[in-house]
Amino acid sequence: MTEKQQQDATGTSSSANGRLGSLPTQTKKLTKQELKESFFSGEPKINVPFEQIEQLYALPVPELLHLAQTVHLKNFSPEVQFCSLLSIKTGGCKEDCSYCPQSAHYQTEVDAHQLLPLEEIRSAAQEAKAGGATRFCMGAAWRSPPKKGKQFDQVLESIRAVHAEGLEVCTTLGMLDEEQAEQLKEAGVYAYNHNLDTSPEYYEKVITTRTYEDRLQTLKNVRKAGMTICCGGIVGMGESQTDRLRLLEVLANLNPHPESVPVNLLIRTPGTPFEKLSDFDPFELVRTIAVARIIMPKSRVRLSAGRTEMDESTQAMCFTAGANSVFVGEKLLTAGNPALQKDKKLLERLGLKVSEESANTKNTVPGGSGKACH
Ligand code: SAM
Ligand code: DTB
Ligand code: SF4
Repeated sequence: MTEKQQQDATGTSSSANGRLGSLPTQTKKLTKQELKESFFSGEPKINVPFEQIEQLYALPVPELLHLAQTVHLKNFSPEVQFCSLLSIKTGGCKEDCSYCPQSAHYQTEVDAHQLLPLEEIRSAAQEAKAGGATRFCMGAAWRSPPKKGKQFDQVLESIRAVHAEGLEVCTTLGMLDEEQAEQLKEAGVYAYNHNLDTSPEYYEKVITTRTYEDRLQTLKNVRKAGMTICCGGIVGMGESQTDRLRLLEVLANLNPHPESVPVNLLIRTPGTPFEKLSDFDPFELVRTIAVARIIMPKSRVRLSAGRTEMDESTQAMCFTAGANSVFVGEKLLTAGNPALQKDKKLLERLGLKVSEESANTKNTVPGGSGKACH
């Protein structure tokens, strides 16, 4: 892919740092003080040099957290958004994502099912809202959603129903063309989740059935249709530190930045190629979140999959690093997640509030401002 094609696909501006495949270009190394001062304002910048991203990641953890929290408080109050997930179509996916329990390429223990009926989706959304979620994400194990036809119409109906409940609607249904993106937006989708997962360089070690460019093209279609972008990745897949930082670099070179950046810790699912990977150092997760917060200061950073494997102190550090959303409820799409009451208790102990803001103006959370959020 040429740099021009990449700019077209991502909407990034022209810069050596908007690169996907080339080696890092050299820029002047900043002193630690210069580095911190260049991010303190909390204003977003496009084209942060890779060297600076590396320098941030290498800061002593307390200094990195101090900078991240400073940037965070310039843009957000000490609140955490609860988002609820529902798998509306589970298992049997044609893609070979090496981490995923829902890929048809691997033998895993998921309860596969076809598209859920609208009423089941509506009641899950109502339950999520009653539990304090302001965002509801519907996921489907598709390479891309079926073109038009009955199934896609049913998805659009479900989106309208969830939107009517006053929730911020997110969907993650695989690759979209321009027309599908427009239809989803029209039905009431606020955010589309489509992760790049890892660096362009490590990508083919994770997935072979689609390319990085395919993902970037969907992101472009999502943006063009007027939905916000939820795009992040997974740590703990055997990637290098450089791979984690390259993913952050690509995300921070999207212009505008993704409004939402999920950071997942790999859930090692039996039957998948990644089931036996080693434990991931929680401080690397904390550093990744902090750097995401600093270089994408206005984006909502989501501490996503893998919280059942984390102790509460690690989660507290992730919030300090700038994470300000979690998925709630005992099930993610297919995998486990902490119980809602446990999460409420944790936030209370940390003195953090559950966010009442929603981008859906119909939101009627008592006392909620109904103001737009990221
Ligand atoms: N099929 C759609 C797609 O791939 O975009 C939507 C669903 S997919 C399950 C959503 C995201 O969940 C993936 O992009 C990946 O980042 C994350 N995910 C899936 N399995 C995971 C696992 N075992 N551990 C951590 N994150 C995972
Ligand atoms: C994201 O980045 N993480 C969520 C959401 N977006 C859709 C999904 C996590 C899935 C974890 C594995 C599972 O439950 O199957
Ligand atoms: Fe399919 Fe999405 Fe799982 Fe990949 S991550 S196998 S595309 S459901």
